[in-house]
Amino acid sequence: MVFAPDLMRDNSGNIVVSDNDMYRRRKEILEILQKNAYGFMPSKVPVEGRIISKDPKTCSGNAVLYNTEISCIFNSSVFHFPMSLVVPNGSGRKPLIIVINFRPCLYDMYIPVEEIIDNGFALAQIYYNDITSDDGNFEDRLAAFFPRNNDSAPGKITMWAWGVSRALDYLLTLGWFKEETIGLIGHSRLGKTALWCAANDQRITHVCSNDSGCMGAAYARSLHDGGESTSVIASAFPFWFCPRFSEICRGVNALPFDQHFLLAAIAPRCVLVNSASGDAWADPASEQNSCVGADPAWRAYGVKGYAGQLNTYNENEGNFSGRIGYFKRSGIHFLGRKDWQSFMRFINNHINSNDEIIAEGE
Ligand code: GTR
Repeated sequence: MVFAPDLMRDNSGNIVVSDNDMYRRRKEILEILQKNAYGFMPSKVPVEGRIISKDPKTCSGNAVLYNTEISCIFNSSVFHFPMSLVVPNGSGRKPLIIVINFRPCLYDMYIPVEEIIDNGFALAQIYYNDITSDDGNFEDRLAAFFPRNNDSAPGKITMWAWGVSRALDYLLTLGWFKEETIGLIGHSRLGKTALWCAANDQRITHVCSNDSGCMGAAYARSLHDGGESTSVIASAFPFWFCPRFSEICRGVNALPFDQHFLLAAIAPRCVLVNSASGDAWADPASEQNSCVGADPAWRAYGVKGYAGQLNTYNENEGNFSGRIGYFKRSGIHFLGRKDWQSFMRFINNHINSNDEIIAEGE
């Protein structure tokens, strides 16, 4: 299949061949996506964090739960949001997974906390509404600091992603985590958010989008029957995106990007795309297509990108060997245990094969 527009041709028409070319191309890609889809990523501000309370009897007594508060210090005032942090017992730095979720409670149907801890990971949980509401209210919480006053002003996905990066600012000050294993996972609209956050923030070494679909991992130009289109998503959820996206979303073939651009901005770090066989709305085959379309970005860096098949996988199969992984779970739109197991397996695969991921600054 043809992946258009051409990821590997830069804005001046030159073909991207080397790691240096791709390093520069990533900046162009981010600008294209910021300008036309998600809105510009606001600059960082100073961050402080504090532990409000602590429970050492978490996960059968094998971990400590810290209830924390993150403070983002703007010139005009300070914006606070909570974050739960669970750290397994034992000495040494831990691999970390951040989850941005739909509900405030850590013990949620989408988060098998004890299983994650038993696998040796620390877990940070952020509730997306604590950053800003999932609606067109641009006065709510963080949104009040980022006025929607131009065509490429940040949408809500950008704001949730920005919040995750500020939480990471604080997490890295603790010195408790392995900086070569900083994971991020989100489901559905928060899978889109996780990809966008990792595309912008190079400190995230492993990201997993779960059932992220349209404007997440799914390649829009190959939309299958029953899948969500760019025009449908923009009319139902215009506030997730910048205002300009609503103007240009209808002619999908005229969009100056497709979703392999989003994955490619994560290169050469690791991205896992999880799909579910019963989730036609998120279009699993198109989610897989983006993995194939983004692969040349990793090759330019001289590392293995997508090592999987082109055809759709059977249920509960995938490929975890390259830096782009793909997994298709049986069942419906959900963030379940198998999805988490797939992400932890993907991360462990890189650790065990000494495929060292170099985290860079933002
Ligand atoms: C749907 C939306 C999808 C997906 C999903 C979700 O209504 O159309 O793009 O993000 O919500 O977040 O659960």
